[in-house]
Amino acid sequence: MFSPTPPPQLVEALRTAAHVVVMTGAGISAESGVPTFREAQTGLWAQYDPEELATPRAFQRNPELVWEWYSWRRELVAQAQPNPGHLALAKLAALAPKLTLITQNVDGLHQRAGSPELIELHGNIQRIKCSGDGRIVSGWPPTDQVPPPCPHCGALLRPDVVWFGETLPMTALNQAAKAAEQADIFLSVGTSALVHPAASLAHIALQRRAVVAEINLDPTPLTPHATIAWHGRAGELLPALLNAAFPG
Ligand code: BJW
Repeated sequence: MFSPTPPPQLVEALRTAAHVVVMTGAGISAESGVPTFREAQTGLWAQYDPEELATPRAFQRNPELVWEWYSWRRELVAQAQPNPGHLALAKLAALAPKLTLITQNVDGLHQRAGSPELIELHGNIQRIKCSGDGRIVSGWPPTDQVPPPCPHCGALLRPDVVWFGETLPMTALNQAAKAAEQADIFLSVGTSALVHPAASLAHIALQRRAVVAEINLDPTPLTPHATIAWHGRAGELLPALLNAAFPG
């Protein structure tokens, strides 16, 4: 198998860090067959722009369409398997003195790879909540209605994810910001670094003089600011980095 050589500065920074912070985006799940957010959708959904569907306005206008899109993605994610990138990060939790793993992904693949702790900034696609009062709902009576109504109040059900214009879960965001402030090394993995406030976390770490390393297929707005930018597939680069920093 192709094994890339990690930049020596990155290997040394990871090997010696007391607190490692990793933030992942859709790119880490691409090698599991989950389309990235800004990549063209496939088949039936190719005609829709994800940025136009992941909004409260889209849900207000056409709740059925948005519910069906998330049902399709929920199914896709349920069939996907964690890849070597997810597995390397799960392993890193046992090797680094302290690891904070933050994800923008809603797919649950880090948990399935065995990562013991995870901060989910944008929610989780498998959870459903009431669009009225936000209460998490675990089941509802069989119905032909799409989306189904909340069994408690009758408002429409929706996925427990964060749409554009909505605030992130406060505890998760505070924990992520605190970790970025305390990081010795901050790895930004598989994200286009376009969506805030998640994209701001790397800049918090930079202000605190952490080593900020980008591991991504393509350059992003973070690239010119990062201490180190290493471009390639996360599923190849992360295992190679771990092997170099923690051999044996
Ligand atoms: C690989 C790879 C491989 C491929 N290996 N790499 C400050 C400045 C500017 C704007 C704002 C700001 N603050 C707030 C905003 C507005 C907005 C925003 O950021 N807009 C930008 C687009 C400009 N932010 C918000 O609205 C946020 N809320 C908020 O700030 O609340 C306060 C507020 C409220 C009201 C008014 C003002 C402020 C909420 C953001 C919620 C984002 N939600 C989504 C949907 C989640 C549910 C779902 O999945 O459906 O989250 S949008 C989408 O983007 C999703 C992702 O988590 C997120 C980030 O995408 P990600 O992960 O980076 O994926 P991609 O596809 O963009 O990139 C993949 C990358 O991987 C690429 O670079 C590839 O090259 C790479 N790659 N294969 C390595 N194998």
